[in-house]
Amino acid sequence: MSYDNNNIFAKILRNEIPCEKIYEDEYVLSFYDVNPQKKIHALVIPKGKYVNLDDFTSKATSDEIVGLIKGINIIAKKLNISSDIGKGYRTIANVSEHGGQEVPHLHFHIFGGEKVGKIVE
Ligand code: DGP
Repeated sequence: MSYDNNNIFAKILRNEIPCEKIYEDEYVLSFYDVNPQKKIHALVIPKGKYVNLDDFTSKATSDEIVGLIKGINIIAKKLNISSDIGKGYRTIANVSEHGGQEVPHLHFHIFGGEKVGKIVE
């Protein structure tokens, strides 16, 4: 699985394109989706070059995997939608063609701030 260094999220990671940043650490960057589908629509991406969840799962280090999963929780807390301080959220990762993935850098969507609705159309 080859990684396209010119995908839009790679450019955001290199600061070549701006984003509305929510959180950043050693493992993840999180920013608001440019085309929000819910009141809150954030994206969380690993800093490493991974095309999708399968690529990540097979190649990422344990620290990167833990960093990404923990990152989702940190960001949900920051947005006040985690289940301990808020009303919850949905996180999804679209994978490749049938999953409807448009940007070929692994990303989790975080939807919240209102009832998210049915899981699939
Ligand atoms: P997906 O279909 O899962 O690959 O979702 C890609 C998402 O990325 C989509 O909801 C729109 C968002 N997106 C695309 N380009 C940009 C961008 O330049 N900036 C931001 N913030 N989001 C983007």
